[in-house]
Amino acid sequence: MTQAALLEQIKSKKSFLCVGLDVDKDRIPSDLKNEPDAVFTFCKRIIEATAPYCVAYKPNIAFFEAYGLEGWKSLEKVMDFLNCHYPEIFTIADAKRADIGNTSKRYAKAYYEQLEFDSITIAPYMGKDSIEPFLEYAGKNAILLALTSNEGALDFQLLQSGGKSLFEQVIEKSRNWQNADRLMYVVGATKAEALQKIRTLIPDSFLLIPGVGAQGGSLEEVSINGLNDQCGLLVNSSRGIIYASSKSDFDQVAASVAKDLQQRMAFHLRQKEII
Ligand code: NUP
Repeated sequence: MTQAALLEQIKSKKSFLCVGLDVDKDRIPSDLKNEPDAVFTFCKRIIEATAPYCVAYKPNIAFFEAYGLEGWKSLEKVMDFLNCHYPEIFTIADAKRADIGNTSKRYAKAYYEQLEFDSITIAPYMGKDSIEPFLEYAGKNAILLALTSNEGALDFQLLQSGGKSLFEQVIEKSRNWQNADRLMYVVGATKAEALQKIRTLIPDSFLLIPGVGAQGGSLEEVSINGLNDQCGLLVNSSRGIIYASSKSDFDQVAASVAKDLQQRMAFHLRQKEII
């Protein structure tokens, strides 16, 4: 999916919400546990209930890998379900890949061609040749970790050299890579104070912002500091939505949390005159 198509959807749904599918069997309602594929059924019900309020879904691959072959099959079914019933919705493989170029090519094939994701998260540590294979596909986007939401972001990403943090150098350098217009960037909602500075470096890029909900990031702070005149944001919440209720009404409660976030997003989109 192109970024232009994503923006159209943001405008029509008045939302820049991404729902994270981080499915832990220990946290899904007990009445689903006897289903033949409980992980898929849980995701399907979450998707059916929340689709009117969000523009993206982000399965985190760890939560599927953790169940071995069975987990991969669930992931494939989730992707088939999304691409068949909600082709307009943007999909993100939160896999944080990147390796030597020859290997990155295979990761790109796996996530873009085999599983048919629109995008994948990637780590910058191995540099240009590890990233460019993810940028070779028209209509696909790679989302580069810039400033992450966790405490450990301080260990490396904020290290200073030549008056710049490492994450700023990552962003600047990445702009020179082939097909850099297909790059988006991860910035944690817990680091919202850095967004104004980041916008001076990449005013037009889409940012994926995880960390609203369970990690305590503020949608308001993120929106005020991070929105550009083409929206330019996808704000993710995973646990805060999918586990809002542990009972059989989990999908309806997830929908009401998603709707509340969507309405707050619509306010910010109107403030910026995007809708
Ligand atoms: O910086 C990051 N922070 C983060 O939480 C980059 C990420 N990709 N994530 C992911 O976003 C994390 O692995 C999880 O899948 C999701 C946040 O989940 P939650 O805190 O909303 O439950």
